[in-house]
Amino acid sequence: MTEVHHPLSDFIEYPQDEMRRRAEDNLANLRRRHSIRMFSDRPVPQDIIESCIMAAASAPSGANHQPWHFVAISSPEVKAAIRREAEALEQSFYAGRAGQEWLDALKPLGTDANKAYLETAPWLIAVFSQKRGGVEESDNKTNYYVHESVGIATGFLIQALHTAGLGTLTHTPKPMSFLSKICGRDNDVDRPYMLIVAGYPADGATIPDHALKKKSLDQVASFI
Ligand code: IYR
Repeated sequence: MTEVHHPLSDFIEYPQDEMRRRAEDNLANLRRRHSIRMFSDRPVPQDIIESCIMAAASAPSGANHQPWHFVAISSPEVKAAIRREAEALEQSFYAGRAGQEWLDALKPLGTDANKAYLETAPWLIAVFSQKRGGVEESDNKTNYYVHESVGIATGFLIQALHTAGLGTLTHTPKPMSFLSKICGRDNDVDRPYMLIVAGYPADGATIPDHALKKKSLDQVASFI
């Protein structure tokens, strides 16, 4: 089959001053994104989560194989099971498995093994990467740049949830294999990549000062 191409009909060109304003607006929007660890139990409708997952799934990927799967969890029983397993792992992590350097790095965040938000927040989204697949549902081809692709999709997901007006947290208990079993994806293809917690912030939620220290343009970029 020869490749089929389509005109780029949905690209929008903006006048430069509008482009500048849009870039600045986007920056201001993303600067208001914070990882939160104090969630309200206020429900969030599933269709909003669905839109955010579809935004994530629009991400670029190696050979467009879209090597990801999202398990959106609102079931109190499943959230409780995830909390139980994650806290057991975090307890050994904070008790020494992490090593002193890592524990020191986490001190200014004030995190500990208590992960109440895994039950309180209305939604947990388990992101899985897939080492095999393809653009067709029935494909079983090698996937490429899986980590890069799923990383971009997860970034899109966080951005989409934030822009919709939800608080988020990236959570990566280690190892995450328990998520495969709980989510029914214990197979040769799927691998747990990250857990995204989403919901309204709790009343009076705070964020650590450490998390507000963002590097300057000079520190993060060079123009040559
Ligand atoms: N997964 C642990 C530890 C942790 C690790 C990093 I790196 C962080 O930026 C934050 C926490 C936890 O969730 O507590």
